[in-house]
Amino acid sequence: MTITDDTAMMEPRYQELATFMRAPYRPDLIDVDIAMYGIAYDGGVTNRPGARHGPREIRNQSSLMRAINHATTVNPYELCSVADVGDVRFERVYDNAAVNDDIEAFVRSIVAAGAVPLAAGGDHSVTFPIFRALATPDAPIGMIHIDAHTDTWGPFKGEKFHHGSPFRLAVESGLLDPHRTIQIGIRGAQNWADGWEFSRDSGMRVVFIEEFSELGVEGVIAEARRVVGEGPTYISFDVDGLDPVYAPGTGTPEVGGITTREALELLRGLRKLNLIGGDVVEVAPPFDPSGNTALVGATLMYEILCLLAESR
Ligand SMILES: [Mn+2]
Repeated sequence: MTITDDTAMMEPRYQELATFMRAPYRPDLIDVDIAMYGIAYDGGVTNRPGARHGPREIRNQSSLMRAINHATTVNPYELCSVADVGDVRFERVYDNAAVNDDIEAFVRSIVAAGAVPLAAGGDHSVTFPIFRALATPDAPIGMIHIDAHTDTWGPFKGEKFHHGSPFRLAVESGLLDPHRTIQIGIRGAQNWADGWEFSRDSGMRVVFIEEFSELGVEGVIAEARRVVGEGPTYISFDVDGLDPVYAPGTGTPEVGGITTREALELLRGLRKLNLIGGDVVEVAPPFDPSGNTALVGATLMYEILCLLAESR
């Protein structure tokens, strides 16, 4: 896409329809290299809801994003055709399993069109059905996962599809290679240890926040690159990996987290990996009166967009 004076991106930022990054709206998926899409679903939360409103508010705040990354000089719009392809449509919005099927089918349509998917959640349960569309047991993927929680817990109150379980389900289904998975920023007390234990025992590299401080951002970048190597890799960024000072608008905040500056440095250290998709999840606008968490989410999404554009 060439940015010309008459594209929406060049209009005053409070004008025009609020697509992601003010990119063109292309639900037909024609000639799209990177497909940004929303998953407005929070039926998998274990605490306060609200992430279903994430995509719309991230679209709004993403109007503040511009084209050229000041740190890397990457302009994703020069490298790729980037579009907002809309939101996943749900057949049965109160049925977690049916929602998962709809998400999987939507992402399959993106992949079938030859595009790379970049999602705005939604709660973190949405990443498991994304993986069902991107991976098979014969070709599992790796992951760089930033989060306060490992999201490798078992069923909660009889439900296996919830926002604390996507990566356990993904490993058990053979879609996610735990030996090519790194979880960064983990912290906060739990009532059971089985999530931490599942991550460790399955072979994931878990960087608790204390180790993050010891290694520093450069050390974490080196470790992430070592773990995922050259194989296909997905980036999943749960905004609660950040300290709630920076991202209060989320369902399960944990104090003592990563700063926004560290997060941007971390992402910029992941250039030219074999990246096949990404998401930013758990932005919950009802707990975000200033809009800052959605702005943070939009900025993280822009940084991941730059990475995907360079990887493609
Ligand atoms: Mn999470």
